[in-house]
Amino acid sequence: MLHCGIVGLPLSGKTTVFNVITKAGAEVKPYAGGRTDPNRAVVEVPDSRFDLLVLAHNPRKATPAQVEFVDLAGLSKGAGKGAGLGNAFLSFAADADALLHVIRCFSNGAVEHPEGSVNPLRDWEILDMELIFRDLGIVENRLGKLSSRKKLLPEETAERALLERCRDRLMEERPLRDMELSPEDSRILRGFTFVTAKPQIIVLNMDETQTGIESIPGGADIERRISESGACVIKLYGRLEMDLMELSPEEAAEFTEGIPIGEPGRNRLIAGAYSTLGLISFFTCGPDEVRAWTLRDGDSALDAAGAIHTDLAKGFIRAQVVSYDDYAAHNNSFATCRDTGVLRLEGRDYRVRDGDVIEIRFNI
Ligand SMILES: Nc1nc2c(ncn2[C@@H]2O[C@H](COP(=O)(O)OP(=O)(O)OP(=O)(O)O)[C@@H](O)[C@H]2O)c(=O)[nH]1
Ligand SMILES: [Mg+2]
Repeated sequence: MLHCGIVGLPLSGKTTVFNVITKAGAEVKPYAGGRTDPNRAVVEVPDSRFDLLVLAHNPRKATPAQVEFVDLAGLSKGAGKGAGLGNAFLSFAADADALLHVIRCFSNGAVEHPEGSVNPLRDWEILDMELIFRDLGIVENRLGKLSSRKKLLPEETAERALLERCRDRLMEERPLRDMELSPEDSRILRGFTFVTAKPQIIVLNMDETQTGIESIPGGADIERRISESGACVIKLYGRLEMDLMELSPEEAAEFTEGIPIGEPGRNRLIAGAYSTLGLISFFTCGPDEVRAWTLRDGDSALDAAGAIHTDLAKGFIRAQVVSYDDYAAHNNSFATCRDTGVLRLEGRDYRVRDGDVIEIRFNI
């Protein structure tokens, strides 16, 4: 299963955000200093289409899409160069498919700030630099090894050229995330698990007095940085949302009057993580089970078959496909979809679209 690692400076609200996402409330203990095993939780991806399919089919079993979140300990300045427990935490981050970067915007006199003051833009840059240092260390280490060889194989020569490009980019303090790569380049880089190459979601963890980005310290600069970097940003009232989980809906409504809280942060975070990971869902529906399956955007009908079972991929004949909207508009029934001509027969190379309802025809 794909998983998202939660990173950020110490005391930025990572565990709070983790609790909001996983609805763990007070049960999950915050990280105690020195512990290196992170909290993990699997969460269901909220999807109203899935809920409606379950209502329509009333199956014996309903299995939504899932993503795992991992709460890592705070990354201190110097971690990228191996200071403190930095390396252990960075190796957890290196395992993740995407990073959720929590930035402290809230002011809270009772919670010290590792840098002495609330300055979200500075914190964003500190963490990014730690991640860049970590990747740079790995690149230089490998380049050092390659340059000590007398003779390089052709693929090692290609690797060296690519790593030199990576090094130049990292030296300019730019992440590897948006680097242009050929499929061959991507293949070479995969084994390095670079943390700056991972998709990243920025979580601005605000307090109730902050009604928008402009009301947090350095807000205008942050807005500029967001538009320059094209980052996916989610604003969240971490502690408020955590407190709300303990209240009834009526109490919660009273409590949040005047605060532009919108769609619950939990849903926005999970949905944001899902799309930042480049994931899409397709559905299978029947009386036994309605299920949402996860694919990467760009995957084919054959990948969809393989996600369900290897036998379905091996014996793949065709996929019967209907978009969710057509399916819902036609009585949630493949038979009706076939009769009205909205059902499509697709081959193995068909690119699955988010929300497709699929039935695989196979022969083994
Ligand atoms: N006022 C306010 N306090 C918050 C908010 N989010 C977190 N806090 C408080 O900040 C403190 C640290 O929060 P955590 O979620 O434990 O932070 P963390 O990043 O997990 O900390 P470490 O794991 O120790 O690095 C706690 O006392 C929280 O209650 C917020 O949005 N507003
Ligand atoms: Mg924590």
